[in-house]
Amino acid sequence: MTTKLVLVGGFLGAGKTTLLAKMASIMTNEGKRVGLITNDQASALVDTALLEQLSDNKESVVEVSGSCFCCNFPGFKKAVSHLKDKLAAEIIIAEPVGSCTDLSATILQPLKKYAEDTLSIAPLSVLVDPKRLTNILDKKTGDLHPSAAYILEKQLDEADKIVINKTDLLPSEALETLKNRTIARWPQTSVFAISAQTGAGVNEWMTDVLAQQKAGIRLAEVDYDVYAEGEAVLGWLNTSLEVKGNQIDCDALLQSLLSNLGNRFDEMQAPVGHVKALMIAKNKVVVGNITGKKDTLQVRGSVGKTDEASLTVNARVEMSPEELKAIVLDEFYKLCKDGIEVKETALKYLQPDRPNPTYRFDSVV
Ligand SMILES: Nc1nc2c(ncn2[C@@H]2O[C@H](COP(=O)(O)OP(=O)(O)OP(=O)(O)O)[C@@H](O)[C@H]2O)c(=O)[nH]1
Ligand SMILES: [Mg+2]
Repeated sequence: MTTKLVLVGGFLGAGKTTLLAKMASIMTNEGKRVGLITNDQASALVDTALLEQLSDNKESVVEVSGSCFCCNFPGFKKAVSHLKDKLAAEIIIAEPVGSCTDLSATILQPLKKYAEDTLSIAPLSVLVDPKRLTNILDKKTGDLHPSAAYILEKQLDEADKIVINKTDLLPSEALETLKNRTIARWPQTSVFAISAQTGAGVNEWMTDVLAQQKAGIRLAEVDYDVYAEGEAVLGWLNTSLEVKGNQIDCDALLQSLLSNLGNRFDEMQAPVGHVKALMIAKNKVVVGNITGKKDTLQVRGSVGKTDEASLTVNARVEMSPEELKAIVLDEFYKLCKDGIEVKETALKYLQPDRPNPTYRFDSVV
């Protein structure tokens, strides 16, 4: 059986996980077996926990952590094989790390060469936030470090499909202008406009990527020195904590934590790639994200009050990992003064290494 493999790339916070969840829900309702693959430089992932929580079957979510797909191609292949063998997945949707680019050369071409008999590879979709896309079109870096903005631009250069997300935040005229500017800048690439959150345009994009056979039709020219710098300027923190107490208001705790972190990063003028936090208790979930300045904070779901819960925080912010860890834990412990007992179950903070892909093809297969 050939399984359809759909890669959804795009910068940190563009909405990849939201789209994975939406697509999985649509396909599952149509009776399809869907597998999902998450990816990060370290374990304890908000994305994995969230997708597991939203899925009927936790086995349908596999995490490749410790390295990105491109630098651990065997790990990525293993995750794909696992979902094919154990779940008999008909469709696998995979989300690479948001600070990765050059996926056509390092993932798509090797897949086409080594796995074409067992996988039907869908075009590479690159999701993009409208504000960040506008900055690239205006030749501005916005709040990103120039080398991080370079990564975002390279993602768009190599895309088979550019997918403008979060269209619910744009008036229709502004969206039309943005779409036309995008088409003018990348005339060879098809451009979609969707809202992963409301579902608008998602079916149209999905029908297209599931029907098309041509994947990885171009390579971008990527300067690995700039790419490495763009990743290295971000501190990376993944932590999981268990909290115990008397009727802890988890929704308020998560909201205050993210709000205080947002204030702190804004005061320091520290650009946020993505800060996400998730609390789970009694099979309920509350999740919140900051994808830029504090005013991007969004919180969804609800856990309510409970005596025990788990909290996972993943933060990617422009500062040293040590400083990022100190700030996140400081803000968290400040909120836990009143009789909340805390146990750290995972804590990893790092500066991403220079990308060193398993394969890097210099021509299209
Ligand atoms: N308004 C709006 N918000 C969205 C949409 N899609 C995603 N978001 C929000 O954007 C934030 C980031 O979404 P994620 O799906 O976690 O982004 P991601 O690309 O997976 O981020 P990383 O895993 O860090 O690279 C969350 O607050 C989402 O709710 C959308 O269509 N509209
Ligand atoms: Mg994600």
